[in-house]
Amino acid sequence: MDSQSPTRPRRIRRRGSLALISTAALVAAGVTGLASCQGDNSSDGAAQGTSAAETSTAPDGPVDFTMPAYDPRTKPVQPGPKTFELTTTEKNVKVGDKVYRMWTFNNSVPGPVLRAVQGDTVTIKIKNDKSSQFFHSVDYHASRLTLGGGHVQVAPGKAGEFKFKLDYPGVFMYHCATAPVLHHIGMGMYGMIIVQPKKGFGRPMPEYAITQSEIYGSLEDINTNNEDAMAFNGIPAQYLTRPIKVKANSDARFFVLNAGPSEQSSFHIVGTIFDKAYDDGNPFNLTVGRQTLNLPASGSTVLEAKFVGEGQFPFVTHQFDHAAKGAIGMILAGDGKPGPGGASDPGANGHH
Ligand SMILES: [Cu+2]
Repeated sequence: MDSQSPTRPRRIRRRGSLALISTAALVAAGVTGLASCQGDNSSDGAAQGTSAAETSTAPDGPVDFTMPAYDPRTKPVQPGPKTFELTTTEKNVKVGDKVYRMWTFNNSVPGPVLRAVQGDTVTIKIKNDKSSQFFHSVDYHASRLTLGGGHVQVAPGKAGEFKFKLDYPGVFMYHCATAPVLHHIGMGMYGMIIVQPKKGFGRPMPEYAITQSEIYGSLEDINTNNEDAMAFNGIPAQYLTRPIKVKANSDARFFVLNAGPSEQSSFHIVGTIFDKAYDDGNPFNLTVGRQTLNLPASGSTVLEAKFVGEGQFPFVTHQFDHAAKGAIGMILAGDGKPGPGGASDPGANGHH
């Protein structure tokens, strides 16, 4: 295969998706300094137009589709056998206002959030679309199979299947396991499987799944770890324009995965403290009173947080260069404006 063919375009409009990150939101997130740095990047981008053009490889053919907003909501499932069908595709995808060549599971980056219960047997059916140029596969970190299931390599137009039992609860990454794995993850082939403990994760509360990842403009940039943007659930800063809304004085549970492929996440929610955080999503790994969780590439957490009063609670990777590149989102409690029980009520900080 021509190693150049999968490269994605570097038609980088520096005033694109990052410019959409509102200054107000960045101020709320405490990254005003970076907001002004973005301006510097913009001029750098303009100055480097020549070099960007040199490495530019527009995707062949027209844009196949625009990546839709990724709904972060997720809900508990009942125990029992599960079958998950994944179709691998290679598409020209508009993400924000840029077009990338992307390799996907089910035309979604990240792939769909899969959910099952500890002890379930899951059957994975993987189909590689006939329009693909490359083999694809899937490695489940939730499995204890050879290569995580990556021994089933699927040619374009073919299908494969394997099954395994979920021994451990947690939040596990799945990703394409076809060599070079770095490229297949870097092009978009990753997702999350939530494995509920037999007794569940705890009392019911709204639940959200968030996967952090890098977005690259070319294979060369993947190789050199030079990400074009960062994202929660595939689209840079999408939850600034479509915030996650919770009730004032409520709790929420977050399943957070860092898909990488090459960066770490320092996951933090501004304005709250994690009452609980389970390393890798296993309740046995309980920690309390956490501020920032270090998620290595493929690492994860399940966390619970309280939102006191009404107002804005941005979530970021506290590696703020990455937040400025798009790994930032917004949670609005109540009407999103500071209100009763919030900043205007000094007695409402949980000290009852
Ligand atoms: Cu692949």
